Amino acid sequence: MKKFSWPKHSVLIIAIVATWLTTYIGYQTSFSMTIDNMMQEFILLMNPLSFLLFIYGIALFIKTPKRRNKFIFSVSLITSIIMFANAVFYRFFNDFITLPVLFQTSNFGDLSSSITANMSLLDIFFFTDVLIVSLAIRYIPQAEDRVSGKNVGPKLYFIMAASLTMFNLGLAETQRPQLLTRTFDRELLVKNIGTYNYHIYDIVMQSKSHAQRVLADGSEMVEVGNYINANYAEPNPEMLGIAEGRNIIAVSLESLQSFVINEEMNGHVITPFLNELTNDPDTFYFSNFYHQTGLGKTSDSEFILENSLYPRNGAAVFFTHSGNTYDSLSNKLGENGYHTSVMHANNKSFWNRDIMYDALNIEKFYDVASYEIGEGDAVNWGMKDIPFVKQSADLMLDIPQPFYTRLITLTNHYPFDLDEEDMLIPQYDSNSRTLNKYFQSVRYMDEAIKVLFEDLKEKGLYDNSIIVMYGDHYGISENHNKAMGMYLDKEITPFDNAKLQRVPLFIHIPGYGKGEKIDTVSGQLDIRPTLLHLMGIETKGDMQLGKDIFSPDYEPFVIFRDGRFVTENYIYTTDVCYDTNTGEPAEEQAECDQYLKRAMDELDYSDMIINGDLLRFMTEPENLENEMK
Ligand code: GP9
Ligand code: MN
Repeated sequence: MKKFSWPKHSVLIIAIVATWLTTYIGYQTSFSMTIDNMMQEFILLMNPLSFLLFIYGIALFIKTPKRRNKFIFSVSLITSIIMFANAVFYRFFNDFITLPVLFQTSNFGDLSSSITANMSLLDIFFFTDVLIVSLAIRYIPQAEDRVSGKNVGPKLYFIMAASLTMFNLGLAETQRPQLLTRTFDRELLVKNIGTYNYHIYDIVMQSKSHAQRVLADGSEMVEVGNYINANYAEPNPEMLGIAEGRNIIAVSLESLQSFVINEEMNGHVITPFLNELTNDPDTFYFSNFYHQTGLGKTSDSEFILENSLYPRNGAAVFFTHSGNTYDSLSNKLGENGYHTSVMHANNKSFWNRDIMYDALNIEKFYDVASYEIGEGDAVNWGMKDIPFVKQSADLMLDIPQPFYTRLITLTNHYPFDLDEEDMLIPQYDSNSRTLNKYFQSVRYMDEAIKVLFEDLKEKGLYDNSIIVMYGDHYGISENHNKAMGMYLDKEITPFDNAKLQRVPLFIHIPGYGKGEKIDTVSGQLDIRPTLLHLMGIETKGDMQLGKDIFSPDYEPFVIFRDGRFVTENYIYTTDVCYDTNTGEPAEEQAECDQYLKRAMDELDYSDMIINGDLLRFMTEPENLENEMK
């Protein structure tokens, strides 16, 4: 009987197939990617292969079998780690890892509870290929080596790998034209070119944006400046300066979405205090207001509020561009005689705040060191909101007036854990523990806001202040669509998911008396100009992309960081133009086209400003106007 002998490159072939399949099964089990047709499914199946052929193929040039096997083993291990890390990250952020996030090591300590909460024993699966490769190396006899550079085998092999890559890109182009040039969505990238190629793409893009700063010059600023000038919205004379001279107390409401406002959960009111404010004569409540954050979450919302620019795509701008020059809200208010500060009971380096706040010209950061966290004062991510707002009000007493201070709440943060005594309503009863706890934790935050108002009154800070409160970003991701569908009693579509990005905005002006509920479509970028005009400060010539919501020129058009957008009549998401009123795809899909182009342009302009660090060319606002003459 002929003895079985393993073909020469058995280990290599086994490794490629094992990693390929592990990756593909990983895609199916750990990421919720929407696949619309067979072609997309086919692309998903094929896309890991081209990269794997290339990277494993390097083994063909390694002469000693031992070293070759070592190399093959390392590749299988590294690819597994990449997939595993992405899976854990995805559960938390509903997104894929991008390069700058990897350098956010200072966050890792604080994130660790979320990371461990997002790891699962089943993740061992991602290392199946490593196991298979180890077994193959151990049990398949090493072929004596005859591989040499002159061999045509490797050449043919790489021609095949290259053809496959071209084929993959070609197919992807038919599914999604301009994928590599204009995409805003990492899911589309991963779906079409695969995780590994995506990471290479990401590295190239990040280095490109680095190069952009080096290459940028003042002429780009003129182009952007023209766009901004053409879109400038005049202040409404009736609103200009109505809060002039008051202190500004801004409150970032952690993970608060609008779907809980004025609603009940199993008969329990979720936000009694905020509900009252929605009908309060001293309050403007914006019910159709959207967050515009990306991966940088809270820090992105801060960035937007301060600069009225879009955060970066696929990275926390607080990390990537903390060296830029900005004309922030704080900077502007500082120039107008305000003391500026942020109050947040967390490490100062979280989200790189300590560095970024300097760039934003924020005078003082009251970080965790400014607070006394007694027994029972901490839960979940840190200091509880109620003691936090109380101590913050105390701190305000010592700040010279007028001041602008921004409080960042924390308790209503994933995983929404509370102490027994802070559970003011029961949990919800869906299949999502996250959503179940969310209502309860929102209820606690509502209580904290009530306490803040009481304390401000008690300390005599209330009457002479304006209180601006906004939800920073979503708290319940699309991973919980099923539970959300149960709560809202409907099946959640991409249209609903876009609408769920609404977060509340309150502008409370004690004694004003003419407040109202405003249902204009608006977004976080609009806060800076709206607020500055209320304070009687002009914004003409400022490098900002938001508009004063009270302006007669205001156009309801909100662009999300990922390229989705909302207008009065349409919501554009997942490549479909929906009719806002019916929630069904619009009859005329082309209706969205003009907005789509503008959305892309506006995001591009914002990126140009940030990546090119264009504000460094503008020492004085007048310069912009002069340059444009
Ligand atoms: C951390 C807090 C939460 O300091 O702002 O950040 P998030 O995870 O919501 O971005
Ligand atoms: Mn947040």
